[in-house]
Amino acid sequence: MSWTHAFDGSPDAELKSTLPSDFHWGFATAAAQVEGAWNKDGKGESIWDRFCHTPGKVKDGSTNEDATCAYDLYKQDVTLMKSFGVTAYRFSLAWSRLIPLGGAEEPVNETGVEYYNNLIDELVTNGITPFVTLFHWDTPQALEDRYGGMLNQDKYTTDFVRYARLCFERFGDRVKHWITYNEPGVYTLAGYAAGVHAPARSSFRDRNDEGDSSTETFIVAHTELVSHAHAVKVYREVFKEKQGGQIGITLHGNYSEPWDANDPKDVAAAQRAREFEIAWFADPIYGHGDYPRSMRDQLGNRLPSFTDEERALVKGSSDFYGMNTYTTFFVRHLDGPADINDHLGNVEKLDTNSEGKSRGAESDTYWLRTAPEGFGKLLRWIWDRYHVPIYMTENGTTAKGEHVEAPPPERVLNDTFRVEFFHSYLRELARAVQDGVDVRSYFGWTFTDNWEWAAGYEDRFGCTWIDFKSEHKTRYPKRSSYFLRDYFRHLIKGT
Ligand code: PNW
Repeated sequence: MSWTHAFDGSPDAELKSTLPSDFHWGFATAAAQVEGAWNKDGKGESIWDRFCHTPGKVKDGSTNEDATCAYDLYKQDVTLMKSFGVTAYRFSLAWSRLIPLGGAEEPVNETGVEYYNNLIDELVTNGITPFVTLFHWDTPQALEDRYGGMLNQDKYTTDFVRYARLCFERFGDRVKHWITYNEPGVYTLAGYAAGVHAPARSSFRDRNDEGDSSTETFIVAHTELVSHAHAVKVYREVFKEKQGGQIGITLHGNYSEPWDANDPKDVAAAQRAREFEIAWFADPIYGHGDYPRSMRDQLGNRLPSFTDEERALVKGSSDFYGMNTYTTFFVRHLDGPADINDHLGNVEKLDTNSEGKSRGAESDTYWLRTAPEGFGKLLRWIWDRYHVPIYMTENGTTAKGEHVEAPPPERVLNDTFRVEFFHSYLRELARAVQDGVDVRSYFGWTFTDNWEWAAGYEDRFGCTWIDFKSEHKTRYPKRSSYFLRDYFRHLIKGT
């Protein structure tokens, strides 16, 4: 099935050619969610391999052993992406495929290097620009076992920097867009505060045997910031001049609206929520070089302090703002002192505001609702606060009723709900650009349905539907893929 006229341009005439001709668009993926081949060709174990082989951790009991078989099917995938007209593809490298035991002194797996060389070559040959993420949550298990992974800032940083250096050396002749970390915030909040993602640590003993949500969450975040900055320093000092690329970080962030816009306490709470979620990482990198005041006030010494050397290293350590965003919440202040395990800024996040207005249409993912207005405000909030070029590195949705048996019925492939999500968000993006916000890329999440971490295979974020039961994970493009192709033709100058 093919949709040759997924968008005909008439509704949004005023947005035509709003985006510059060198604007990048495409899809984003992560190694642990698509590659499969989890123990093939010398790959070492990652914390997500361990997690998904632990009973009770993943909603549908699945593992990512095969995922979408992207490791084997990469050529087919590049061909499919090309048919959608993408100009770029964002994917992550599996650290434990390149250095199976992770450590700075450990051997390199040349078969892993070869795989990524092949993928990068295939992309470049097809005119698709690679955007490469070094770390999308899959820490080598050996480092977790040896010294507690990111809880040990010094040991971990040495190992991460060596891994980063290897990637620059081997792939930097063709890769000009590097992202050190994907969503350091979600990694630590889900893995160390809630304990529902790998490495599954928290204060909650019904869920996790070990961990302390009130301290480890912030220690791990600090390690991410400092190790990111060290890797960037190496890139800038050793590789940048010769290779001519850019390097930065990708942060997550949803928008927070006050629950009662007339209550100054809720207005303050919404700003505090944005700081706890976004400025936590962004202020040290793009702002004043330290954690937000609101976080220090609430967390005191549980929030690590930057040494002078760390502060100087972290400040300015990203050439761009990598932005992942999905939704908006209404935020209401809480009275009294914050709970010791609070990470939100002493607020509650709600689906409706004081007037009963909903934050948006429900998807198939409990936290995600379509909320384009908040997205437009968030773009401006980030631009006004930090004033660095923004690369949108993830945005997308699930849709109800897509988890069906093959072959998928027409109503699944004609994914109107997702098309409307993309259309409404991209309109906001184009309007923000018209207002002067410097946005340089957009990556839809995600290329195909994949392994959605602890939610398993049931949350389908793909613009292509996958028959996970079939031997070769048969791909069925949804209409949203063609919509993006046509809509970007409308938005990007000269296409
Ligand atoms: C991102 N939230 O995670 C990740 O980068 C992807 O790997 C993931 O598949 C995708 O979004 C969809 O979940 C997020 O609660 C997880 O706001 C949770 C949130 C945001 C992003």
